Amino acid sequence: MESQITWVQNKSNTAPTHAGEAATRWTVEQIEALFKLPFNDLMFKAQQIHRENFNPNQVQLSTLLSIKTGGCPEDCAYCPQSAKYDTGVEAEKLMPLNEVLQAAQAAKDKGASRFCMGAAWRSPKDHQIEQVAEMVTAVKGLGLETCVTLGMLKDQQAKALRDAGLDYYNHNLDTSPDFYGDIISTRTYQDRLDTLDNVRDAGIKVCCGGIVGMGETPTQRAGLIAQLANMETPPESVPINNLVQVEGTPLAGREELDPLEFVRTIAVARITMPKSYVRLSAGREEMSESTQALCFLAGANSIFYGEKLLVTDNPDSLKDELLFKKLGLQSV
Ligand code: SAM
Ligand code: DTB
Ligand code: SF4
Repeated sequence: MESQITWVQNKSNTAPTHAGEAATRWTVEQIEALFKLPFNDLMFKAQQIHRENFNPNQVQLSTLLSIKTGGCPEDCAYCPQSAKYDTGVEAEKLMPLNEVLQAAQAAKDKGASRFCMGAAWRSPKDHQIEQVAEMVTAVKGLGLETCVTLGMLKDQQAKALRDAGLDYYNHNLDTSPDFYGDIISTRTYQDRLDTLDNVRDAGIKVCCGGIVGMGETPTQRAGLIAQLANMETPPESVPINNLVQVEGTPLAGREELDPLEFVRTIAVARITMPKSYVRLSAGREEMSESTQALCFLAGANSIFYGEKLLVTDNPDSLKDELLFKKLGLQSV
């Protein structure tokens, strides 16, 4: 399907970053060239940039909770929570505040520093924003950073969440503009960019990334990274998800991405967004320890931590603790 969106133009050489420094504008071709570097050269470059900007042995831990599961009216082809696909995920109501707080406290006790609450909504209604705002304030009160992902957001809604103390809003671009129409038909790429603008304008930090392994071409993978890296202010947090194939979704049975290509995607995100936290996100349950170790070497410095993502499995925390011990990684 044709996309209505054009590439971000390489209009100028510089743009302000959240650190107040100049960010490089990247063309898709330049990003493709990074992807094509010899693996060792790519890893060396990514690790060098990583070390200039972060402690290379520290990894940030975010725990996810699905506060409103299933029954979503959108048709995202990867998603087990869409009502359009028969995946066995039942639609539930919004979780009560006390249960959210219990889960947040448990996440904190296990060492998470950020708590991310996800809802299977197209866009929240104002009364739902009020309910989530209450959760944000309460979770923040436990001493955790807060993140929510609720779908499309209007500017007033973003401001209400900011006033409640929200630190991050997660809203992914998911893929490149020219592949997007193959994956989602119920909202446009521009809708997503508009929500991201509303979040940024409200002064909330942006968590924005995408999914690889959906059948996109290498150029389209580069196209996703170009969109993220060329934002006027690149996202503070960049989740790179490897598609979790769920039976019943249109993407179940797609050819899996070579793990080394996933590692390359992390490295290219690190190089093009030097100051962002790059999160090794969905897909770790199916990933070997060696691949995860390569992702950390490539500059990933955040993970989702805890037994569940939203509805699918994630490695259990004991397994992650062991991996961190083997790699000498410190969680923050
Ligand atoms: N409904 C809201 C929305 O789409 O904006 C928030 C929740 S939604 C599940 C958050 C993100 O999870 C999606 O944008 C997508 O990037 C990621 N995601 C969903 N299903 C996935 C899957 N099967 N594999 C990898 N990532 C997935
Ligand atoms: C993100 O980029 N990945 C997370 C979070 N943001 C909300 C979600 C992954 C979902 C994986 C499939 C599931 O469990 O629903
Ligand atoms: Fe709904 Fe979000 Fe899943 Fe899309 S990704 S179907 S909007 S829950």
